[in-house]
Amino acid sequence: MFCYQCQEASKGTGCTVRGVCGKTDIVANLQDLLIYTLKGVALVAKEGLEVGIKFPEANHFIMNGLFITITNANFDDAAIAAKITEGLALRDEMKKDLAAKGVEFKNTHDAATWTGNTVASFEAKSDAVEVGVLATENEDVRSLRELIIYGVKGMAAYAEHSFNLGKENEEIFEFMIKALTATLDDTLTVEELVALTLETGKFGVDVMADLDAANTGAYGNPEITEVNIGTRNKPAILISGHDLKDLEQLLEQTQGTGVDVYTHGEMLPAHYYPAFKKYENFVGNYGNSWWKQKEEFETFNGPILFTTNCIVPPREEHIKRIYTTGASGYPGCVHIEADENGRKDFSRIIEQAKTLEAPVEIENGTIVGGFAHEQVFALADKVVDAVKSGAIKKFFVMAGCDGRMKSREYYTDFAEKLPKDTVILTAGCAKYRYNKLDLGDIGGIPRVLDAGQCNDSYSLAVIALKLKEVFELNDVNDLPIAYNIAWYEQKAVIVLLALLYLGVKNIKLGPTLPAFLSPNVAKVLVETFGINGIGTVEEDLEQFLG
Ligand code: FSO
Ligand code: SF4
Repeated sequence: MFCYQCQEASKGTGCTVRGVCGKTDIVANLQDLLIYTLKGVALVAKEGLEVGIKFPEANHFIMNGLFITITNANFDDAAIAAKITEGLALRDEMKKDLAAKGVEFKNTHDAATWTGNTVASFEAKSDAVEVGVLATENEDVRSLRELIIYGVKGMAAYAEHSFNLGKENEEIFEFMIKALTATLDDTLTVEELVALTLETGKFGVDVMADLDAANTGAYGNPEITEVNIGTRNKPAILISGHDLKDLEQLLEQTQGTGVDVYTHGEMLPAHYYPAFKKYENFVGNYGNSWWKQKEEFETFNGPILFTTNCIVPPREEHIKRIYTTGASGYPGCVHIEADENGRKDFSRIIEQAKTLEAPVEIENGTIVGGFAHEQVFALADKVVDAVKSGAIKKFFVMAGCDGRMKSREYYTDFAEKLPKDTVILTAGCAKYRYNKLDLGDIGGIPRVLDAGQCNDSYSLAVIALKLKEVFELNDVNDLPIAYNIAWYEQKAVIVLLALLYLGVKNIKLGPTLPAFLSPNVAKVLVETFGINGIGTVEEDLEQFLG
């Protein structure tokens, strides 16, 4: 195996024996082979698009396959192997379809022609050099290809959440096909790959806008909300991940059962949506960000439903009360599939919850969030006045991810040491590093404004663009907004590429720069966009404020 797609890549270069995330070499290789299979499907789909033939099934397959390979989403080798089998069959069916329509598929790339039908044959194939990341010898080309692939993985995750809410965007699917096939094209120059990277960012903006429209269309605009972080004395289910449709179904099915529902990690922002407030059993948020789940699942007592990443390989005794759905999966955990109408039957989780103890309270009180674009626009006068009067000197966008590395204490420290006339704009699980600190408010505006999940970084961009308009500026970089972003996995990659596409410069990215950036590619990002790594809190504050 060789994997360097996330921030925790071993030794800052890549995992080669077993993932720091807990992924085995077999799962890592099968994930690479799944990506390779998707590239084969994309080659056929591209040929079809060139003559006006569309394959909606391929679009959905590619989207879901990419999502499955995101860090901490799916550790289930059997599920990944089944997906590869399905992909090969789909690819060959598509070829037949083209042939039946008089289109001869001539591409002889191995990704479009290889076959296999047993797990053993997949394991052998996945070990082959041509399949993995290291198949590309030139490290700059490899770096750009992988940057594009990781961006597209993040894009796929957001596209799937939209899709689950009945929204799909053909242009996004066509871009995924273009990007996947481009990574097999040896004729593309480094310059062309750089351009494709920026184009990935453009579609990143689009996919986040789509998801924003899907979420707010279905559940209303997030509004200022105090979320309970304590517990009450009833059996309960903990729901984690990012999929709001899954949450809605769980809430519907738990009505009148005596079973409560709590959110974990990235599901916290669900509380900000008006539509979920009507459920009396939607009690609050339990615990912190993803990497603390082992301890928190112990005291939660009830069953846990993962709708997406981030899964941490669980303790053996927790496996029987952990369920997965959508792109997520873990060997031994029950996976709940949707029926043809997208309905998921969560009754067995509810039945199990009834037999288990209520959660142990690990903290109490409330946290405040819900500052997505519409809520911030409603406060616009107040915010603009505070900036004009000097009460707010600067905003710090501290969106992104949390992770287990000790170096991430930087973000708590940074938040604590920020001057009192600054406001943090956050989204994603990065917030857990400072959302329970008592940082106060500025004239009633809290000093930490949480827009929502990582995809709601889109809201932060919309807010920035609105402020640019209000202050009549030509350049978004002239606003008193600084960017100190924490990344972990590939959704953060698409968020970053989206910000670059929107013209945001001088982003600080930490706690370490991606292992997949070769020195030359990193140089392009530094020189073109001013991207830089973090230093000490003191140095960075001086740089931002000095
Ligand atoms: Fe976090 Fe995990 Fe939302 Fe990621 S829970 S790290 S960027 O999956 O997706 O922010
Ligand atoms: Fe390593 Fe991250 Fe890849 Fe897991 S996802 S194997 S931790 S680089």
